[in-house]
Amino acid sequence: METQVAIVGAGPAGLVLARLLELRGISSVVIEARPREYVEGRVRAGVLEQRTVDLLTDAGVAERLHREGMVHQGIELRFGGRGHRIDLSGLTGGKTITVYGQQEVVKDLIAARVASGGELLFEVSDVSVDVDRPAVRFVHAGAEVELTCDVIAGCDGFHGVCRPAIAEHLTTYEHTYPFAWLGILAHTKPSSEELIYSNHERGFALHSMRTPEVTRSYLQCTPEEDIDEWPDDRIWAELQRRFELDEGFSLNEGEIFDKGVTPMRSFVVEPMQHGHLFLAGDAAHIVPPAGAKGLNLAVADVEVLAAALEAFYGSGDTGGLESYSERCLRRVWRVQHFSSFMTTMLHRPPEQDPFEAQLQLAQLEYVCRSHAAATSLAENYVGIERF
Ligand code: FAS
Ligand code: PHB
Repeated sequence: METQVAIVGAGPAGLVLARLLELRGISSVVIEARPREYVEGRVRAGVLEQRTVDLLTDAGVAERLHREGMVHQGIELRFGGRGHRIDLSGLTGGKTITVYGQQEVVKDLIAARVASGGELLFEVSDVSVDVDRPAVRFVHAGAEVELTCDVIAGCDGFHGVCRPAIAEHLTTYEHTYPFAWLGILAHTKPSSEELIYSNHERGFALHSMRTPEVTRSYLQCTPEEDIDEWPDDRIWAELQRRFELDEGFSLNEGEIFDKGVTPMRSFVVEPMQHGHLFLAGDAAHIVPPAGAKGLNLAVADVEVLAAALEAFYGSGDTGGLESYSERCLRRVWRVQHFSSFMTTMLHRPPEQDPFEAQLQLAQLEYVCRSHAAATSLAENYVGIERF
């Protein structure tokens, strides 16, 4: 097979890139290791920045997002038995976030790709990338395929094959946190209009949602937590404790239909490109989810890559491709810093040092009382425009 851009991975990064290239008349083939149902059923992120919503809208794949997405103007930080609202819109000139499941975004993108007849191959195996040729080799429907191209987009996530293919040319930065998130999906109506981030002496908890009938909640646990030790009633009891308010508050409970433990790490490779291979999304960087940035950062990477490829195919200008890595990494490190800031401000490390605990409380008090500090948090949370 032959194409201009070979895209490895049909997650948000790969599918958004394929859509942006299609709209610019640039051909691509997307290959994905998993079956379509698995990719469309994978529970992950849920918060879209304003600029991600704007990009999906401009790309003509946001009709259902606007119909079913829940637009929020603020979030709540809860600690010391009290809640504090951060007015995201008021502090950012009206910007909002939209709560809409990652799997819904992926479903919309796959439906658009299939409707436009774009190449999207599921259940490929034995994928290998030849960065110099450039080409991608894989097996699909029992046939060995060699896909030659001008550029390979490595959008195959943290556990993919693209980053390892250029590992010797990369510098890795990594930090793991001494905690993880136990996440649930439950059939019950949200217990608040907006997301609640709670720093409780028993640990962090997050109350989020997916629809007016489905909630998504997380609680801090240990990295090696055994999910079998968390029967539903224990999860609800713990969540109730961690969201308690002096004035009284109880969480709506319901049938839990999905639960899992997500480890927490920060990870970045530099550069994000070598030869004809360009890494994007989780293939190049992982952020802890407390800043709700994973999906949004993946989309931001491919927005830069699509513009660079448009300039290259449009006028032979290679400037955008040459500066791709440096431009993306400026946003990556800003987002890494914000995600680490939210993580350390909101989680209780095991055996927390009493002095550190006081510093954490002082930081929480500051972002809730200082206009300047709240504005900084808000602008990072809704998504910083230009870099
Ligand atoms: P993805 O991992 O989404 O997509 C990569 C794709 O490549 C996958 O479909 C994979 O099957 C495919 N692939 C892998 N190897 C391949 C190969 N060899 N050949 C072909 N295809 C291959 N972010 C938040 O903001 N909030 C959250 O709550 C949140 N929860 C998360 C929970 C989990 C368990 C994980 C892992 C991540 C979570 N994230 C969350 C971050 C998440 O949203 C990611 O940032 C986002 O999925 C990144 O998108 P992609 O870079 O497209 O990678
Ligand atoms: C989610 O809804 O899954 C979610 C929301 C906010 C976060 C992380 C996850 O910070």
